[in-house]
This record gives sequence, C-alpha cells and structure tokens, in this order.
Amino acid sequence: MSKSEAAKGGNARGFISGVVEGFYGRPWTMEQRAELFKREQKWGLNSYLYAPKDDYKHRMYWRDLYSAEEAEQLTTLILAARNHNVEFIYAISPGWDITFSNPKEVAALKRKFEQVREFGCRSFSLLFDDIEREMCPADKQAFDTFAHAQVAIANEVFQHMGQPDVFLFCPTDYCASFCTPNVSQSAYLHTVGEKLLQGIDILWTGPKVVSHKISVESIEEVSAVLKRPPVIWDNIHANDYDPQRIFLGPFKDRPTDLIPKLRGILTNPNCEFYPNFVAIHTLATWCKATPEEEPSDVEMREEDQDLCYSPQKALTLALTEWLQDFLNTDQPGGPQHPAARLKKDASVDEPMQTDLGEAAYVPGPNENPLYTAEPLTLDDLKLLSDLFYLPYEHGATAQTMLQELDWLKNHSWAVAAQTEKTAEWCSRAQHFDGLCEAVVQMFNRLSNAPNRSILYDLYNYICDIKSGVGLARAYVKSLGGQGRPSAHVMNDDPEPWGFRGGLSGEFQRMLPGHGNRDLFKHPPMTTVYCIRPYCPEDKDEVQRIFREMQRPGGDKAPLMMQPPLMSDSLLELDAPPSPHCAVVVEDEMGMCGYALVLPEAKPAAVKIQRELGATVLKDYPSLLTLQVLPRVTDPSPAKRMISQLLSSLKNSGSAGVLCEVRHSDRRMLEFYTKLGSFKPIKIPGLPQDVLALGASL
Ligand code: GDL
Repeated sequence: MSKSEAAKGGNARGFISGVVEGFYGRPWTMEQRAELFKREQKWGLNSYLYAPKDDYKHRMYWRDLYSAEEAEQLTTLILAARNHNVEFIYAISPGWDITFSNPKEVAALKRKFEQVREFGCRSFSLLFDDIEREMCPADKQAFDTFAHAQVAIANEVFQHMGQPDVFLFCPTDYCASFCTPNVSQSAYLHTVGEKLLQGIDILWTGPKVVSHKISVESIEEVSAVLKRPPVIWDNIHANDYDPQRIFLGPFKDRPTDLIPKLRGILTNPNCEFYPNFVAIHTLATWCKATPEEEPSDVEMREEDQDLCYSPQKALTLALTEWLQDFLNTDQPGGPQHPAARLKKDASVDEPMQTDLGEAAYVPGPNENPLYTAEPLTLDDLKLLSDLFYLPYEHGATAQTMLQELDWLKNHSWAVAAQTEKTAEWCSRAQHFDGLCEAVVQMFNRLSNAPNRSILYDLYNYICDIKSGVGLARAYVKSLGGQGRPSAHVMNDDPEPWGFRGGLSGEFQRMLPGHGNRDLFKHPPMTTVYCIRPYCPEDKDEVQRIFREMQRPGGDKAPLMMQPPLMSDSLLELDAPPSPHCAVVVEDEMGMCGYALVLPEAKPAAVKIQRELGATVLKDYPSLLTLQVLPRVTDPSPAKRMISQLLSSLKNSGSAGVLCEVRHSDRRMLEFYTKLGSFKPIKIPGLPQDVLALGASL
C-alpha cells in the first residue's frame, strides 16, 4: 500500500489509523472525544473505535438500548467525527454473558447495532477480549468450539448490517502470548482465520497484551493464520493496569515497514485524555513516515530522510506543539499565563492590563519575584516525558538518575575513604541533586501552567514523582553526611507518605524481587535460595567458602598477603556458633554463603590487636561477617541472612554491630551499602585498605 493510500480515510478499505478508546476505567467525556476528532483530523488520523470497557452499555449492559438523551449525545458525537473526517466505529463487548446459540441474543446484538446506525454510525465492531473461554452447556451443544461460536455470530451480524466497509472483530486470543501452543498452531486462530468472512478485519495487539516490540515477521506469521492483515490495537501507551504510571514517550519499536503489512493501527492510550497528546501525535507521525525498506533512488534525499520515522524527532515535534497547549488557558475567560502575556506584549516595561482594566501586579526591585511568571519550557516537557516514558523503558534522564543513585549508594563508602573517589562521589552527588532540582522546578512550572485540564490529568503523577525524587535526594544528602541521617527519613513514626503504595505496595514488597521487575536493572533471578541455621557439620563448607573468597583470582591464585580482619577469627570456630548467631545459604549446587555474628566483638578485636575504643564498643558491641560466592548475583539472600542475624542480636540486647571489609572487596561493600543501615565508622589505626562499617540496632 502506498503512503497516499495510507493517509486515506479508514473507510472505503483505506489504511485505518487512529485511536481506540478501549481501556478500563472512567471513559472520556463527549467534549474530550470531540476534541480528539479535531486533533485526529489535524494530524492526519482517520478513525476512532468507541470501546470504553466500563461504559455501561458497551459491555455490562450491552443488550440495553440507548435512552433518548444518550441517543442525542451519540448522534452529536458521530456527527462531530464525520465533520472531522474521522470514521466512528462503534464497538460492543457482549462476551461476558452472551449465549451465542440463543437467537434472542443475536437479535439483541443486531437491534443495538441498528439503533447506533440510526445515530449515523456506519462502522461496527464486535469485541471478545478479556472474557472466559469456557462456553455454557447450551453453546457447547450448538458449536464445536468457542471460536466457531464467535465467528458465527460475527458473520451473521456483519451480513445483517449490510457488510459495512469497516467491521472489526477482536478475538479472545488477541496476542501471541495468549495462543496455545503458539500463533501458527493455534486452533482458535485458525478457525477465526478460515471461517470469519473476508470483509471482517481482525484486531491484534502483537506478541503480548502490551507489546514491547512488534516485528514484521510476527505480523507476517499471524496474517498467514488469519488470512488477512490485522488491525493493530496497540496498548503501548495504555496505563489502565497501573495507577502509578502514565506514558508520555513516543510511539516506538514498531518499524515503519509494518505499514504495508497492516490493515491499520489504533492506539489504546492512557486513560487520562489530555496527556495523550504525545501518544497520538507520534502515532500520526509514524503513520506518515516512509517504510524503512521502501526502495529509494541511489541516495536518499534530505527530504526523504525526514520521512523516516525517528521516535526522538517525533517526540520533540509532539512536545513542541503540546507546549503551546499548556500555555493556553482552557478556562473561558480564565486567567492567562503571564508568560503568554509577556510574549504578546512587546513592551514588558509597561504595566500590563488585565481584562478588568486593572494594572497587573509587577514586583518592585526589592520585592519577591513574581512566582507565577516562570513559564513552562520545552525542556520541562522533555523531562516530564523522560520520567514517564514507555512501559518497558525509562527516558534518558530517568535512566541517568537511576544509574547515578545506584552508583552513589554503592560507593557511599567513598565519602569516608578520603581518596580521589571521595571527590568523584561529591561531584556526582551534586550532579544528582541538580537533576532532582530540575524535577522540582518542572513540577512548579507545570502547576502554574494556565491549561488546568492538562495539569489536573497529570497532577497525581507529577506529585508522586516529586516525592519519590525528594526521598532519593534526601537519602543521597544523608549518605554524604549532609542533612538528617537516612534512618530519620523513615523514622519510627512516619507520615503516611513514608510507606507509599498502600496495601498493594506492601504485598509487592513481600514478594520475591519485590513482586516487581526492575526496568532499570536485570530481572530478578529465578534461583531458589534456602537460608537455614548453621550446624556443626557445616564447618568444612563454611571454611571452604571463606578460603575461596580470600582468593579473588580463583583457587590457583596465591593467597593474598593482606592484614587480617577481626572477623577472620570467627571462622576458627573453636566453639561452634549458636544457631541464632550463624546462618548459611544454599542454592541447587550446595552451600553458597554464610553470615555469622559474635555478640561480643571485643575478644576478636583483642586477638588481632585492633583498638576499638570505648565509644565504638559501646555503640557497636557485636561483630558480623558475611560471605557469598560470586555465583550469587542476587543481593537478596545476603540481605535476608543479615536481617535474620541482626534481629536476633537486637533481641539479645545488643546496641549495634560492626563489620570490616577490604576496599578491594567491592562486592561485599556493595552488599553492605545496599542494605542502607551500615555506615562507615572511624577506627583509629585501621589498616589502609580496611573499612569498618557499623549499624545501630
Ligand atoms: C487488554 C484489553 C484493553 C486494556 C489493555 C491494557 C485489549 C484487546 N484488551 O487486554 O481493554 O486497556 O489490555 O490493560 O487490549
């Protein structure tokens, strides 16, 4: 299909492009939909699929006809779509409770579609996503399979409605991950492909419900089974599954080579209408782009290069246009942004006139600067988009912030080390602080933007990120010895924002790997670790691990000549440690780590002539050692062992625990610093490469 064909309307079998309002939760208002049609027309998109999951009469009460008032509203809406050259496709989701074999049910469907046709609608859709796959006994008798039942009803309704140009069908297996055993062997999809009438098009979300990438090969595979190119229902910007996320990144990871392989593409975006500016604008840019593999004459001319889709460029284009939206008031007669007024008003020295004819307040030389005069910038919007980018990817600044925080946390030992690392730590901490400040400034300027509708849609998210960034910032300050120690950030009687995420957050934190995959780091390991109390038979294994960890280069490397640590004597184990003072961890290959504590550190210190001093011994009377083999890359077993031992030390009345780590042992340093509770402590006369860390209990 050529690009001009693609740009054609979604009817008359042109390329369908636009938006599906297909998410769960509060549907958009009629005004927002009318605004959507305006935007679609302006940006060259041609279709809108009406499928709000929680609209009463779309799904739950699908049989009910519309009241006179609703009819009027829908008629106006359908007309608005037509006036903007947008094809209004009306969808019904009857799959929850329809009995396919009951003619009355089929009649109810037809009646409903007929009613909507009276409102001026010409295009229709039947959706069978997110429903039970089990048929009721009556249907089991009438149909071979669920696919047969759905196809029969879709074909009948399609014909009854006079075979409209656009009639979309959403299968129950609408993405590759739902297919058993896979796409090419899915009996369900084969039946749909073979039996569904050719005039009916099929919706498909890609490899997954929310597809990270959609490849040309995957579309070729499914098209072969469906016997037609699908219409992509793209959930890349959908956010109805997570109340803390919104997606303001560009349409991405769908090569434009897909365009000629598809019947169309509809994005099912964020529930919040206004922030979808980026999602829809960048999709429109994508739809206008040239497929990457389209043959080009010898060398690509510059203007052709512009037609290639670049997510980054598309994003900048969208944000630049969106910025204007933010700066325009959406309140009829409402306050206009001083920045916008300043722009219009060439002579800013003159007192500005408001609509009421009063002189606007202009601060004098020694007075407070006018807070509201700070205009929102394109950089603010770029930052905003970076912080709320895409489901599988943070934006560049967000990634930098995470990396920097991670580094600062893992190298906090450098603060006390007084080496060249200390300077690096301080400079990176300052840079991190600057990034946090930019988020706060962005928040302030956004909250002052004259367009309140966009702000209100974004408000919870920007508030949330501002607090999250605030916590991280305070934590870094405390690591650097500025501000309150981090223990006080989460003190004994925190405000409710100290335990974020409510009950759901608590459940997640209790699950392995926090019940969540980290977008920033590697996904959690699937290895199962068993932590159990030490028993006398473990002695040899524990000593083997101790020795192995003294030889960083592997078994053949010579034992390093290095000063002993207090904890080394713990390993002599003349008297076996009591079970509540020692634990070991095992994976499927055997023992892979241990943690031991000595309630009284003093004898171990005396043994290697370490002068601990009265204050250190008072604050940290106990001693801890931990070793975990390098094959354990997941820090959680070490963390669990330490928490177990520290809580039993605490119960036995110890005020604190100290441990020693060699500077060269970066892994152990990382383990301890990640725990958050261990801080470097000063012990005079400590060998140069040894660092003492203490945790109060
Ligand atoms: C889905 C639902 C959709 C929802 C989306 C994201 C389809 C076909 N159906 O599975 O309504 O908004 O996930 O949660 O995508």
